[in-house]
Amino acid sequence: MKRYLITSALPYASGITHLGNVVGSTLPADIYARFCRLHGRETLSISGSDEHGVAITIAAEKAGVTPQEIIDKYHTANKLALEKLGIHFDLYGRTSSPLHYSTAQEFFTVWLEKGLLTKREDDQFYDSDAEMFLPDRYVEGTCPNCGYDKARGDQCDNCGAYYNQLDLKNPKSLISGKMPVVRKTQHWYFHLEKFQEWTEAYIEGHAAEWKDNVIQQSRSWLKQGLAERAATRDMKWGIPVPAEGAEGKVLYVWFEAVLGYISITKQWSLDVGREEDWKKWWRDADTNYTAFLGKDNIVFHAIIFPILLRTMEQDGYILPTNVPANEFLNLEGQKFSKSRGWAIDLLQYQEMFPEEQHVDILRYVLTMNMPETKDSDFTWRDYQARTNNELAAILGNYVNRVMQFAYKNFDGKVPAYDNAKPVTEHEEALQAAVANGVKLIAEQMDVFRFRDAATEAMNVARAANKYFNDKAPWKSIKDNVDDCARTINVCIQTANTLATLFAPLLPHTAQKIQSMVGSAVNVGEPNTTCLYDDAWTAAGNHTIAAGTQLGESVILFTKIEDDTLAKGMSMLGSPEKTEGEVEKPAEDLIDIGEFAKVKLRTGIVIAAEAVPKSEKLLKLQVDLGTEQRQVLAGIAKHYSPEDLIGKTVVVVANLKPAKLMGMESQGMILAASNAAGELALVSPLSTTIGGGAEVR
Ligand code: B3M
Ligand code: ZN
Repeated sequence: MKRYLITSALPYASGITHLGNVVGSTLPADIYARFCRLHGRETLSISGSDEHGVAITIAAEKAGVTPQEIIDKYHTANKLALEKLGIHFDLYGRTSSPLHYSTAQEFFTVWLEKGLLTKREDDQFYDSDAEMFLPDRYVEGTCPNCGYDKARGDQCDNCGAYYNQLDLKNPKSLISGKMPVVRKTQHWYFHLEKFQEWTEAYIEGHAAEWKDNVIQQSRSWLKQGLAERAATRDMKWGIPVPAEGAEGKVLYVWFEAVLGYISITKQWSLDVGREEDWKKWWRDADTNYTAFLGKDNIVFHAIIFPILLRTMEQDGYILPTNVPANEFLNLEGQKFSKSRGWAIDLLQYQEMFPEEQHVDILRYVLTMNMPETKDSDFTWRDYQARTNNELAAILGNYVNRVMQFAYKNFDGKVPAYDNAKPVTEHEEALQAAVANGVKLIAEQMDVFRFRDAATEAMNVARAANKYFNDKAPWKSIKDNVDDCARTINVCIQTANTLATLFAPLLPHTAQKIQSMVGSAVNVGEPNTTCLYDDAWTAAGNHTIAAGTQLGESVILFTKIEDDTLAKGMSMLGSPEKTEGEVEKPAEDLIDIGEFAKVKLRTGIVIAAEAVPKSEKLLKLQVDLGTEQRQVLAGIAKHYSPEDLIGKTVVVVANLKPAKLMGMESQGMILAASNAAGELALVSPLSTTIGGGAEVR
């Protein structure tokens, strides 16, 4: 019997976790863990605070407090904020715990014994004022690769190049602001290169089922060749190195943080009174282990962590079965930027939107915009649209009208009906949609396609609405009460089904629906003592007995008004300027007369073909009603020629003709594109308006 171990990257306890961290790893981990529990799988979900490294010490210095005070503050705050978002782990632990220290030091001792570490004296930057060696993130200078002048000591944020801090030009200490001197210091270097072949085999062995972004990044790292890497640092804050002559040295955070997944599992074992339990999760081949993370942590989870686990092969440690990294989430089309305040942290959101419905709204909006294969974008307009047009108008509306009808006509009870009568095609259609949803969502969950899973769950809600509309109980109540009773009974059973299907995504909403329809609450919460029945597979069954008293009917979602958007936007600081962008002066506004100069017309695409030797261009023949135009459009990466035949587009009709690849383009068609790289042609919401209509 497989058991499912799920971990989520440990947020640094140096600040409040923000929506980027949530959508990158903690939310997908929670969704998947809830699904696994509902599916009857023995499941353990682990995360916690990463409490060492320069992220902590820099935050402590900035706040004028000790690192311990910083981690105590933010571990507690993040744990609470995540819990309020319904992100519930079996344990949200800490890497400052004694158990973590002993676990990390145990691994280090084994590495020493196995000759995987070499102690070597090396040059390193030293800040004479601060009297300390400088860890990489404390040094800033000019990138040796691209010339970026704010590059940090180990990796350039601009071009991603990795280098030794001594390679930085014009180095500056971020503590004293002065140029550091070079001094000799000893460190223990881990021989990653000894695992080059093993790691290549490990990665290639997962190439078929791991996400492409993880495989590609891992391959490029391996192509550069694994090299020895310092596993220790000269810092006061961190895990002391258990070796001779290592006074003042600590383990490099990335060589111990990932071991936090193990030490927090050990802590969980102690907390539940089964001290040895952690071994069955980490040292038993029957464990299926999924590590959720953001793309900036891929190398540490897909390459370094497996190597560290491999060093303990004598203890039979398992390796990650999957490492489904998400890409980044942009905000209103701009990259997250803490420094410019262009970010939304979880606490800020929860303070700004304390009403409970905003918990599941955020979960849903983040899931529907989850950057699973490419960067995506969070906008408040989308937040409003998804709430009003989907959560409220489809799911909430369905449950509400079923409940209202049952209270008004069946005394708030689940009505009985004559089930000897044959089902109609309406019941058959609904059952098919439910069965398909249960199956499809489970498949999508197991390949970590949570956007598709959420969309499919909403499709089942659409099918339920269709069933209600088609059966028209407001009519049958007058002339066929038994059929009406069947309709409402089926609708209540389906509401219960929807509760299960949405439970991993919207646990609070699911719980409310289950309470309303009188079914046992089960939303996949962490539970260390019992296994769940396979509620998922049973989700389509009609399990609520006729006569059951319904719970109080509550409105699941109220519409989001524009003032909420304004509140949301007020949380943002100044957008990060893209390279070379200048503030657009207010005078770039135009008046209606200037706009009127642009002649926009509808056009029907009557022919379309690829342009030889061009990856981007398509050559279109567009019918503008009174004339035909040839237009060259850079949309080949988004549309195939056959997609466009017969489509209505909008053309700038009075643009001077232009020559492209030797061909004349007599206009331009309008398309929308966003920061996530999506492109969509602009088209009127009509199928009859035809070509040549004036657009204004
Ligand atoms: N704390 C980096 C981050 O917060 C790091 C993850 C550790 S997972 C073991 O993105
Ligand atoms: Zn660079």
